[in-house]
Amino acid sequence: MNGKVRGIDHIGIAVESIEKARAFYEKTLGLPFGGIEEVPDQGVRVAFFQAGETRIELLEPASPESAVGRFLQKRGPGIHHLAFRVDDLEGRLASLRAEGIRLIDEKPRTGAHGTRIAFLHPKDTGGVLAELCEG
Ligand code: CMX
Repeated sequence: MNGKVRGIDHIGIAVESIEKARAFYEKTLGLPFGGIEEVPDQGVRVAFFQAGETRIELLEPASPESAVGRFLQKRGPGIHHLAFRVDDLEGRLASLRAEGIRLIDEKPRTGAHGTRIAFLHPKDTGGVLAELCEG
């Protein structure tokens, strides 16, 4: 395998509204706010909160047809994906492809904060949407 998984980079949580959801993370839990970013090609607006070495990523859909919009309609708010930090993302994707794991992103693409990311299909990961991010 191409290097170790270095940790959980972030946990993505689908919310109807960042403005309504943020108080729990920011005020109740006291997590430092890391800013809000639009990710237009994913149809989401994201807000980050630092939780030790991991971040919480709130995902608000830009439209009901986006991936997060569909998730909310089907399942309601809650944990949407887990993002693992890895080295050599391209090599890791090649190994996963060889093992028959369905890649949603065949090649790394740019996610929030300009990081290189790729998603794996939840049907091949035991029901969890997994994201790999490099760095
Ligand atoms: N976690 C676990 N399972 C999920 C899921 C999730 N987040 N989203 C969908 N599924 C399941 C569905 O429940 C469904 O299962 P069943 O067939 O048993 O009902 C199956 O996957 C297919 O779901 P769907 O709603 O029919 O299909 P979608 O068209 O919504 O596609 C997915 C699902 C995962 C392929 C799509 O959401 C995707 O490509 N996601 C990756 C990109 C993404 O999520 N971007 C948003 C975040 C961006 C960011 O963090 O920057």
